[in-house]
Amino acid sequence: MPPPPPGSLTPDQLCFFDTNGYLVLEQFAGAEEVQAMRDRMGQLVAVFDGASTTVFSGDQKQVMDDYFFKSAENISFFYEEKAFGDDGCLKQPKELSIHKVGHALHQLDPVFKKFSFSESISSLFSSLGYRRPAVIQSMYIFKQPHIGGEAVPHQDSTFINTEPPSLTGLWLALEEATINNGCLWVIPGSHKNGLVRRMIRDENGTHFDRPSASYDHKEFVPLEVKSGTLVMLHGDIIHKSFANLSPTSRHALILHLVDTEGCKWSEENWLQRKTAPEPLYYVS
Ligand SMILES: O=C(O)CCC(=O)C(=O)O
Repeated sequence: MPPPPPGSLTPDQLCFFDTNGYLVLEQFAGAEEVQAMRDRMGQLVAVFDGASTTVFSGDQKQVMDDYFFKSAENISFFYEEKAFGDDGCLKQPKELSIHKVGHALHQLDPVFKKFSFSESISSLFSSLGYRRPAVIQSMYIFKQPHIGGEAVPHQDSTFINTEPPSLTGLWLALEEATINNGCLWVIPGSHKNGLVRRMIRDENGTHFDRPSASYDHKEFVPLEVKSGTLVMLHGDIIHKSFANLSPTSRHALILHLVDTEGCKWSEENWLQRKTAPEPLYYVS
């Protein structure tokens, strides 16, 4: 038998992922690949006109919703909630104020596209049995020192839904993530309990169809990982991260993929594209 392509998952890894809803793959990305993405993001931030997302006029909610919805197909910048002082001005340079950049880095930026469409990512999805996997959104998360906001417990399928469900998240550490600087926490096996709630987009913006559930912190396990580690997350796994109160940032790249063959994209998802997403190459 020919050897499995690089990045293929072993039967043990597939079993762990099926049982627990997550899988940690150390050294998934090399140091040069990680540095290239960090450098590229540094360039994107440097040329970003920091004022453009804060100067809103007219209906503030409408303008913010439009900015969010349009980010599905461009490279948009979102600030940390705690980035601003009472005077409405940034308390620190934009480089230390941005919460995330998204949601089409994988499509529009050559450096992020190279990683997103790499053979090793394709191999993961071949292993998982996807027929026509496509990255549907990408986010660069900064988790800035001192002000990096928390991610409250949630399931990614709340925000991205297909019928049947097919969402898998890939969370790549671009810096070491520790309990101190706000690493991921997951509830192992929680994906087996199904989807708790959905975020619905309609003519008024977005809303949740149910209130959020509460979870006992004792159920979560921390995923402290080195730079270059990839964490695979089932769309239904409950996960969270705490605010980063430490002096150390915690950069990460998140890709979300769905199967575009045999799975129907929900028209109620916040993310709606004018063009079909490009499927991964190499998938056998
Ligand atoms: O990077 C993090 O801290 C969590 C982000 C996350 O869970 C998400 O965007 O779905």
